[in-house]
Amino acid sequence: MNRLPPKLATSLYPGVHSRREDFVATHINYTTQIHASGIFLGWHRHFIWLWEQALRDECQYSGSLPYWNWALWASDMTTSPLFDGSNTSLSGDGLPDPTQIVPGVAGLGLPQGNGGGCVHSGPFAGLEVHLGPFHFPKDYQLPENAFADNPRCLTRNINNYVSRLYMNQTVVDRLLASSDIVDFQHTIYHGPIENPSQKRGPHPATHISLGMDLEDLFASPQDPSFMLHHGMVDRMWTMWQESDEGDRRWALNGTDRLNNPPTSPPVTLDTWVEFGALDRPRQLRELMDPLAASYCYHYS
Ligand SMILES: [Cu+2]
Repeated sequence: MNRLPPKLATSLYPGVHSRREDFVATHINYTTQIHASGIFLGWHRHFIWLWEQALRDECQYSGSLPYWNWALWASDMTTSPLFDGSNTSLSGDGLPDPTQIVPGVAGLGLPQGNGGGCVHSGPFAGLEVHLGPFHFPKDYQLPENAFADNPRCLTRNINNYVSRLYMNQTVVDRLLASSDIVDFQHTIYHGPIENPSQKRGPHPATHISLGMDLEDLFASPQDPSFMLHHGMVDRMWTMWQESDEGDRRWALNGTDRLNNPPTSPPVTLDTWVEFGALDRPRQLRELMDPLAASYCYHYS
């Protein structure tokens, strides 16, 4: 996907240099709708499915899209086969650079990790990223020049303090025990409602556990681990849905705007969501069941 040319026009999207970056730019374009909203789960399910289709159809990939099982290596992410820096990993930590602070980690009062600089091991050593960085906008609007070309290295700062607190099996079990879709959405974003001091759920926590580029609300798909992280988000939603077909399969809550402002109407199964150049618009009802509509997959 890095070597294939983009389908987006580089005159309009100067920071898009590859087919892979078509996906990054699409995520940027819809960021203010698809996060902390009623379309978060469905949009990201379809986004990683489109990525898997592209791997198969355009790159002759014959496997499945793997998921990052957060809890398996929460005690030490650097020992995970995903991030140990080996040739079959998704590359390891960034080079030590204490000047590079991960804001989401600092905001939790936790120590920074040992990285911060350029990813230097494994298959993505030397990977160039071009979009962003975006700083969380107070007004939640898409910034100007959102698709400008800004070449630099992929950076990481692996943080085991974050993974131990927010990505462990207890967190996963509590998420799967969510009583309804409101509880599920709250727990995956903000942690259990009965434990407000937890502050972060496993979805944002995992983004900051790798620091820097994966933390970027807009451009996070620039880190290839994004697709596997959202594989786990989708696995959690799928397992939770399967555990009560009657009440959970079609459950929706929220609007199609970030943080569900009161001016935006609640989504329904008829609500359309968009994927730009990646796919035709879809109705939410198409995105609710991994064994229906265009899909045919399950999780082990
Ligand atoms: Cu996203």
